[in-house]
Order: sequence, then C-alpha cells, then structure tokens
Amino acid sequence: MTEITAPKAPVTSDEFTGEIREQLKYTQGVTPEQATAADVYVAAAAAVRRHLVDAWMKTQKDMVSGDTKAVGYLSAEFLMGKQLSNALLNAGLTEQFEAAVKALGFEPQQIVDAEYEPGLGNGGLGRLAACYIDSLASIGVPAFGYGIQYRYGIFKQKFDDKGRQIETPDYWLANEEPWGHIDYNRDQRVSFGGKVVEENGRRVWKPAWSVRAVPVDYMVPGYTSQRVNTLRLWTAKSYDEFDLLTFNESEYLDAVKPQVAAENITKILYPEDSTPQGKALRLEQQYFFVAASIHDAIRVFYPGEANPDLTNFADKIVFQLNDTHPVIGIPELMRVLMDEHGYDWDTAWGITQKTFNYTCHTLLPEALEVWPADLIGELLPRHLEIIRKINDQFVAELESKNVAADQIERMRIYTDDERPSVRMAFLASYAGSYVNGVAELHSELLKDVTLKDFSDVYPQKFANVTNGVTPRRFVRLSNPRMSALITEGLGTDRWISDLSLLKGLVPLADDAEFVRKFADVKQANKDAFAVFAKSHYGIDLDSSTMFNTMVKRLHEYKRQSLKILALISTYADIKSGKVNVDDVLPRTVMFGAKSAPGYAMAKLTIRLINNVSRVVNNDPDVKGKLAVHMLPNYNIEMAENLIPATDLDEQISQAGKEASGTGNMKFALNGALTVGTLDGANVEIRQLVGAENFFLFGMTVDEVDKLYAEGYDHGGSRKYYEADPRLKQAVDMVADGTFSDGDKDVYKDLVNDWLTHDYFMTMADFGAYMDIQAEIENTYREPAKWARMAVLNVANSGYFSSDRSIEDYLERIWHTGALA
Ligand code: B1H
Repeated sequence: MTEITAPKAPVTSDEFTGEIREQLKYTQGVTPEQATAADVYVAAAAAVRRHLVDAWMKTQKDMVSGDTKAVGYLSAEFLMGKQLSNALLNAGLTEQFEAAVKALGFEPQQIVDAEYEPGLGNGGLGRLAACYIDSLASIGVPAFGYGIQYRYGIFKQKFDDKGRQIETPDYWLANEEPWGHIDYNRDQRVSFGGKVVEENGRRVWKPAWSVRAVPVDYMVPGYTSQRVNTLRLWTAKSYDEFDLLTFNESEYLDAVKPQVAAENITKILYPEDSTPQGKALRLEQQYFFVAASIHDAIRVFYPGEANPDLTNFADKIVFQLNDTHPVIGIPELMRVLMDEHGYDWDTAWGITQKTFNYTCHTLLPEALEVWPADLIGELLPRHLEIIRKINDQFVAELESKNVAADQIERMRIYTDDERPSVRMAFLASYAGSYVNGVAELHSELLKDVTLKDFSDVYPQKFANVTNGVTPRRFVRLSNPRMSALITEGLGTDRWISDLSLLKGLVPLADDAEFVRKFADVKQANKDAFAVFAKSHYGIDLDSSTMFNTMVKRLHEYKRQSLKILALISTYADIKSGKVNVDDVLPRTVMFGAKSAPGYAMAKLTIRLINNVSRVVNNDPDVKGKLAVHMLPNYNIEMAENLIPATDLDEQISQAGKEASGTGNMKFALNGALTVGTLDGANVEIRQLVGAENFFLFGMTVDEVDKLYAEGYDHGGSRKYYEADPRLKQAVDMVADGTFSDGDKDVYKDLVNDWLTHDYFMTMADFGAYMDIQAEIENTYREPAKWARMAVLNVANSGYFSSDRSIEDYLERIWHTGALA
C-alpha cells in the first residue's frame, strides 16, 4: 500500500468550483459563460490564495511572538517561475482545481498557460533564491525573501533572420498579476544624495531626495508544513510632495529631477549574469531594496515601539546576503543603529556583525562588485563615511594581528589609489559572521584563491553550503510521470519533502521491470516535449533520437563553443563519409541560452549556433541523424518541460569557473546522464551517483592552472588546432563561411579568439570531449544499461534538494530552526 502524505484540501471540488465562481462574479464581474481562460486563471489564483491566508497570518504571528530567529534572504533576484501549479500543490488543491476548471469548460493546462512567467532574475542565482524560500517555508522556518519587483524582468529573446539575438522588453505586469499584494500602508522612505553635516558633534545626513518604497507581498506556501512565509518585493513610487529639506539649499532643480524619476529605480532588471555593471542606477536599486527591508524588519519585529531596544536585533532576524548585490545593507544597518537609534559605534558594529552573512557565487574576478567611491559618496555620502571608518577599523585590526603590509594593502575595503573604490565582497567578508561558497570545490577555491587573504586571517568564518533545488517544482510538478513511478517504487510519496529517501530506489536499478518503466517514462516525457516544441517553437523533433541538452546563460566560461565545435566536427565527418552514416547515433541537440545584450562574444556564439542549426537541419545528408536547435527564450517554463525529457545533459564549463551550477542537479534528478568537467557541483554529483554513471572529461583545476602558467592564453591554443585534424576542420568551417553563406567575416572574432587566446581552453579540451562522446554513444546503444544508470542518478541525487541546503544553512550559519 502506498503512503500518501501530500496535503489534502479542506474543500471538495464542488466547493472549490463555487469559490472560483464567486471570484469571477464579485471581484472580476464576469459570468462563467463569459469567462476566458485568463479570467479563470485570475479567479483560481485568488481562490487558492484565500486558502493560504490563515496559515500565512499564523506564521507571521508566531514569528513575531515566538523566539525562533527568522531568516531574511536579501536578494536582488527571485526567479520564481509560474505560481499557480505550485500554490495548488502546496495547498492540496490540485485535484479540486482540475475538476473545477473542467466544470467551467476548460482544460487545466489552458488555465496554467494563461499565467505569464515572472522573470525577475538572470539565471542560477535568482532561481536559487526562489528554491530557498520554498524550502524555508516547507521546513517551517520563519523567513522573508526581500527583493525588488522589477517592472521589466529579464528580456525576451528572439532571433532575427541572420540568427542574431534580439532582446524585447518583458513587460510582465501588462495583465492582472493576482499573486502580489501591494501594501501601500507598509511603505518605507528611502533617501539619496545630499550631504552630511556636523550638528552638536554628530554626523547628520541631509539627503537631497527620497523615494517611496512600497512592498508587494507574495505568499510562499510550504509543502505540508502548514507554514506560509512572505516574499516582499519592493516597488519604487514617487512622493507627490517634494522634500522640504532641499528647498532652502538652492538645489531645487537638482532635487526635483530625481524625484520625478523615482519610479525608474525599480523599472528594469540588469541583464548581466556574472559581470555586474557599475551603474549609478544599479547602486540605487541595491540601496533601495536593502534600506527598505532593514527598516521593514525593525517595524515587523518591534511593532509599535518608538524606541525599540535593538541590541537583540540579531536574535530576531539574520540576513543572508545573496552575493554582493545587497552588501550596502551593512553600512545601512550601522547608520540606522547609530544615526536613527543613537547607539555608539561599537554597539552598532556588534549587532551588525551578528546580523549579516555573505554567500559568494562566483570565482570570476570581474564578477566581484567594486563601486567607485565617488559614486557611493554622491548617492550615499553618510554610507561612504561609515565604509571608510569600517575600513580604518579593519586595517587597524589587521595591523594588530601582525598581518603583512602588502597583504593588508590587498585586503583593503576602501582602496587608496587614485580613484578610490569600495570592494563589496571584502566589506561583506569582514563585516559578516560567515562567508560561504556554493559547492565544495567552489568553497575550497574561495579559501585558496579568491578570498585567500581573508581565510588566512579569519579561517573560522569560511563555510560551504552546496546549492540545491526544490523537489516540488523540479521533480514533483515538472515530472509527474517519474514522480508517480518513484512513489510506486518507494511505496510512499514522503520523498517530496525528504529527498534523501530516493536512496530507496537504488535496489530497483537492478529490477528489470522497474528500469523498463523508467525508460518508458523518459520516452513519454520526450514525446510530450516534442508536442510542446511544436506548439511553442514550431519545430518538429524526432523523439526516437537521443535528446541532448545544453541550457544555461551564454558565457564563454560555460563553453557552448565546445559543444558547437564538436557538433560541427561530427557533421563534417558524416558529410565527408569519414564515418558511415549508419553508424551515427541519431541525436537531437538542443541549446537554450540568453546572452547579456552587450556581450559581443556571447552574442556571436548564439548566431553561430543558429546558423549551424540552419545548415545541419536543412542538409538531407544528415537527416534523421543529427538535428540542432537553439530554442528561443530559455526560461523556467522551458526548463520544466525540457529537463524531464533530456537523455544527456551538458555541464562542460572550464574547471574552476562554474561556482556550482544548479541545472546540473535538476537534470540528474530527472534521470538525465551528465557529460561534464570536474567543476562546481559536478564534482559532488559524480561522487554521489558514482563515477561509472557520469561521463567525465577534460582538464582539472590544477591542469588548467598549469596550462595558464605555460602561457596557454597567449598563443598556446594554436598547437591544439594544428595537432587535431577534427578540431582544425571544425574551426576552418566556421572561418570559411560554411555557416554564414560564404561570408568569412561574420565569425572572425570568434575564430581569432580560439586561435590566439582561448582563455577558457576550448581547444585544449576538445579532444577529450570528442572521445567521451564516443563512449556516450556506445552506452546509449544499450538502452537497459543507460536506463539503469539514469535510475542510479535519480536514486543518488537526493542530496541536491534545497531542503538539505537550507538545513545546512540552519546548522552552519543561521543557528535557527523551524517554528514550533
Ligand atoms: C551566479 C551570478 C551573478 N554567480 C552578477 N554570480 C549578476 C552575478 O546581475 N548581476 O550582476 C547576476 C548573477 N550568478 C551563479 O549562481 C553561478 O554562476 C552558478 O554557478 C551558481 O549555481 C548560481 C547559484 O549559486
């Protein structure tokens, strides 16, 4: 007998239908006969929300009255994905919903499709934040997600007739958005500019302009926990009155201009993943949401108190800084404690240090945010003073620890060169209690390389928490067929809230019947994706071929170019007859990737992929053997459909560059096999699923370092090109116009880079990559063996639940837990 623990709704299908009808009638003013799918979607969303309200209020009440410390997850991005199915699952209303919409004359999928996906994040970092607030609620930890409700999310990607990426605005709020509740009565004032004056021996900030921060609240329902947390996304509104304090300063015009432009602050998400733009507006965004959130936390935890005793603030809430984007919160809390609440420096410092922790998500030096000090001084003059004082205190502390002068120089938070700047990662590493990386290898490299100076002086601050993904969205909801099979195999559905139970599937990998069913599920998912691809992208996929996927942001370090060169090589070999067409394993290769709009190399790579796709897919010589698709606008919805349908996943970044990756976890959990390098969380995936169930290739971090030391990126790559005829042929085809209608100029920047710098060592890893592909093909030709390996990937990937990550944060960093 199968144990079912999924939540059950307090209402019948008929009752839920009635609730939807009521919403339609009394809130939206449409009859059931008039109602479109979009109307029913809005009504259903409102109806589910109502079922969550009591638990939401109780969670907030228990959080404030109890003494369980809350978590404030400060993140510039929350990439939530569509909300309806997740809310229904967690409220236990899925069946009632399905019956209700059928009673209203619709198919459930039509209603789900009516929701527009919010894209308030760039990629992994934003999606991680969304997984973490899901897990916090599911474990029952009181928590706030604090962020920004951008008016325009990540751009929508299209391709022009030459295959180039075109960005179009993502105006996701064009239609009714039923999940967020804008709460004008819980607003906060956030000020900017002006100057700091001395008054009665105290430093007093006289800002030049202010913005009204208004919270938009989203319920975050836990799965089976009876807890509902809050995601509070701030939106900027202008005050209709002017700030009087600016009038007597003859700065009227200066003051009015930004006042009028106030709402611009939350208008757009910066589309750079990894390489932050040092733009004033971006700093305004960061300060805006962090300042509002800190004031909000004080309001929530000291309700109605005019002079709260904030010495216990760090017992009320711990703030996790999701990368450096919210780090300006550190001087802000110092300022609030000293200037607004009268604490002295040391008291404020003690509270601040206990309150903040910092998660670093990168190893790329260019991704560590550094702000010009003059920019901070212009926008936040008081904060710059505080940062400088923190730096002075820091330098004195290092001197007292006898740290060498050159090391101190390297570690300065406030650089004292010609144009001083502030290093946000260093500020966070000094001011916070803990610094963590996002996978074991990454945390080690942080300690050994990126933040080595800090880990030498403060070793006890450094921790690892390996990323995770929520099994609700990325297994239970996205892969219902496999979920049913898992529940059948384990005899319980408790794995949805305790993913370590997947281990129980290990013995079933030797059960031929189970493995066959597992393979059938994969085939059904592939067939379903072919239907999805036809309706969404207008393409025909052959689901009898291997589905080979590479989806992630387009970045040179992730090496989409390695995959495309390998493809070109295979294509050339079939064309030239070097390999017999009958010996080729039929494959459908699918890419999905957005490039930052200003990232020329990445955009050129997208153009190349599109044109390889055009040439290959139109060539009768390879028909049925090789198909290549660049699917437009990779987003959460695509991930949810494509990942369960994938046979082979590509995680082929240069070793030492991908901090963790989270797509890799989603694929393994959905029974795809990985071809990958020893990078990020791939290392842990391989350890857990077993080396024999993972296709490893390529250089290690040490080998990469050794090649750099030999000058690889100054001409070293050409040797590989000369030595490997397969590589030479592929590169030459890109250069000779095969994929640009004979125009040899189109890809010259790419080709030139490969042959002269190739910083990410695509050329050097090409041979190993081609060799492993041969092994992959041989394995895939034995379906039972492949399926068994896939089962073992699922069975051994329970560790990658974001519930486990949150448990690690609770134990290693936050020192708090679930509400009683
Ligand atoms: C990750 C970012 C990032 N690391 C700057 N850093 C941004 C940096 O808007 N910006 O300026 C936006 C995003 N994102 C990713 O985080 C890592 O590359 C992945 O390896 C990791 O899995 C993910 C979650 O930890």
